[in-house]
Amino acid sequence: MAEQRVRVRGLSIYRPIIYGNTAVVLTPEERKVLPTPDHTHRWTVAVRSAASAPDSDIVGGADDLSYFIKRVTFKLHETYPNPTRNIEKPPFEVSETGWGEFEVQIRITFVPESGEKAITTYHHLKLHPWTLLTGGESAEAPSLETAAKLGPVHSWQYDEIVFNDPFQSFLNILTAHPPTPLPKHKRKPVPFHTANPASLEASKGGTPEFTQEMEKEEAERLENARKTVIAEQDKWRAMLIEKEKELQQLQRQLSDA
Ligand code: SLL
Repeated sequence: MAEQRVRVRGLSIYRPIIYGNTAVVLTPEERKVLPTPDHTHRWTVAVRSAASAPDSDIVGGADDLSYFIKRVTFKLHETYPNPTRNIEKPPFEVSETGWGEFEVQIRITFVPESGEKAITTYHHLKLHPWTLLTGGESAEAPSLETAAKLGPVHSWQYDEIVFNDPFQSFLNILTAHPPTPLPKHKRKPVPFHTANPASLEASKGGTPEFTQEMEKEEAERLENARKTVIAEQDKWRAMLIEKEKELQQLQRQLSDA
């Protein structure tokens, strides 16, 4: 129906997602049966709902996102056969083995009803556990044996896909699929995505998950960054006004001379 293509102006609606990867060290036995003996890790890169299913050992993924995501394209390193992997149905993920870290391009295409353009983001595929940072210097990555003992490496980024002025029909689809709320407080390790000593603990303690606390912290970080930008803008604007005054004065002096 034509009115379904009407945009709901002034309305924003978002869906929380995570993207990132999990990696484990292959056992010597596993490596023996691989056609590629130089591969050291098995990894999965994925786009998932932010909330984790209860008692699941999967990071995120409580909700099936295919009501608004049509396809996720993962562009792997060119050393992989057919590096462009189109995933047309959930789970939106790619599992592979390999030996090296690289940047994965992730392109999310929305369902046609959305009328939204695809979005692209990047994830640094992480295979090696974070190492403790001492005095600004980073230590060597631990050996494969140590890494195997530490357990799976998790590197996940929380994000919110915001739809502004959505089509009425798309809004109906979205509201019919409310996202599973994140747990209020920390029950499990946190899925650190930046170099942080605590993440060594995180990788030992089981499957991490995102919480509302982390969501709030992220919002606070964004808000602080926004304030810093505004303060900088104000500072430079004042500077500009000052310089323009100076310029005018000089020009006046010049024309008076
Ligand atoms: C590096 N810039 O040098 C990165 C490249 C490539 C990763 C990492 C396996 C592919 C294959 C694979 O792990 N590629 O089987 O050839 O660290």
